[in-house]
Amino acid sequence: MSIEHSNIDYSDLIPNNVGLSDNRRLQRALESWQPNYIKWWQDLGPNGSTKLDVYLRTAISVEADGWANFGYVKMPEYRWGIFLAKPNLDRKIPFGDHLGQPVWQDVPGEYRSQLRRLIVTQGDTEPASVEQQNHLGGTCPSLYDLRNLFQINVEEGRHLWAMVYLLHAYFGRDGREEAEMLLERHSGDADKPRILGAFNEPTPDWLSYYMFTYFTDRDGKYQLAALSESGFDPLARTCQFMLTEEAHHMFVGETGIMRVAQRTCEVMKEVQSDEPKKVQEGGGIDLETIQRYINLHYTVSLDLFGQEISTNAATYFNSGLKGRFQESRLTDNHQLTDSLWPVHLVEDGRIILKDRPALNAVNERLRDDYIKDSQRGVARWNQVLESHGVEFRFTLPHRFFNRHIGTSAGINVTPEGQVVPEDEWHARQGEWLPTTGDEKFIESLMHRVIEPGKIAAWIAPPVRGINGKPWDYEYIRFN
Ligand code: BYC
Repeated sequence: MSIEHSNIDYSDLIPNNVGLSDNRRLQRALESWQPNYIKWWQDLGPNGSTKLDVYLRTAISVEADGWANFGYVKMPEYRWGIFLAKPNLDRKIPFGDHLGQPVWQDVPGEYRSQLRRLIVTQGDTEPASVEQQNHLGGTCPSLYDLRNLFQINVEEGRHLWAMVYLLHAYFGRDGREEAEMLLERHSGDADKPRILGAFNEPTPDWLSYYMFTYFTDRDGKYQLAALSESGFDPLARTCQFMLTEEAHHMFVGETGIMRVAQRTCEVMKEVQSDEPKKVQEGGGIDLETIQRYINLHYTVSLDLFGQEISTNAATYFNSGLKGRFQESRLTDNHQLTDSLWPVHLVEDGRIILKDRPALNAVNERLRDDYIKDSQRGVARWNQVLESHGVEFRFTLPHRFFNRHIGTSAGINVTPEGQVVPEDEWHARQGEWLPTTGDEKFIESLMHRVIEPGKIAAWIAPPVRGINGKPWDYEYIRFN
């Protein structure tokens, strides 16, 4: 297939910049997948949203400056399509055993099944998140937030398209079968669940949603960044473009939690107390409850990086399929032959840091990058608390707290990083993770607010609106 295309062709049924009309077989295959996708969207996408006119951005070009076009769209008519970042015709494989060789434009036979597995795992998360969030429109805190939810949903839908394109274009019949399966597994389904743990957890309310978009979408950022280094060039270019869309998702999470914290500080002033009960009676979400939600969503997302010591990750790296964060900018030999990486491990009931072969610790290294990045937003939320003269500070719990994947799975670690006996952990769990009482309280706050300029009492309005519009703009028209 030719790789010179970069302008998006909107005259096609499936908008694309990959010259789809030059490949009739592929075009037909994707056109026959499309109705199943639309059916999935109607059945499991945002509830009751099909007739709404939503102020959405749509990609019109993959150039860095100005790919976004804003306008009212009915979501089932959104121009989902296939957009790859512009090719670099001289690109070389940036790491692993094939370092320095020209990137692959086709799937190397010996890596076919690994590559397919990576693409399927990535693809599976995208519709999963739409399914997890499909009921949230019924309880949105404002029209602005509802529009952002829908924007993220359509973009996750497009990210599914991105992976389905790779499966159809490069993996023949089994790729097409995998593409079907992406619409058949469902989040939380007992018989056909989504592949990764976090994508089977419910997102029951908007506090959870902001946490998800801050913490879990950020896993997406790091995984996509690692895949954007891939020696399989179509995957690399797809992920590069997906990353441009991902930034907005994390913005929604970061500013969402910031606005909740802002409102809580205002309520604390109004009720002249920092006691959780009084804050709740005043209509705010107390800081302790917010912290418990942080603890949950951060640790569920840490699990998404896989085992600390992983032969899968080493193989992906050696094969040139999945690199490290910003691999091309790192200044080592990109082969990790003799290098070490410090890894947290549990030994004799204590958490220790030990050097391990860096090749086996590639997952852990990506998690380290993620942890640093996650910390940045926490610091910004704390600035809100500080500016209100509130002493409380949000923190990220220890990386081994509440983990279900990796060396600390099944070991009881406190948020401070102390290994404790199981009965103590259970006795104190309610201090650290959302309780049934917390969930009920948050649920009691969830009411739909959709009049432009109005907002739920537990969250502050955003500082600014979308695309230069005021925040109280009519972002959605209900017909
Ligand atoms: N849940 O050697 P390991 C996003 C399994 S989010 C269940 O560490 P590996 C988004 C693992 O499969 C980003 N099982 O595995 C965000 C393996 O099974 P086998 C999604 C898990 O492969 C918000 C075994 O444990 N993209 O885009 O190195 C909204 C050994 O583990 C889990 C990707 O993840 C888990 N969490 O690492 C929308 C990128 N973790 O071989 C979208 C593609 C591990 O024993 N995926 N296991 O049967 C990957 O790179 C890798 O699959 C993982 C796992 C990093 C996830």
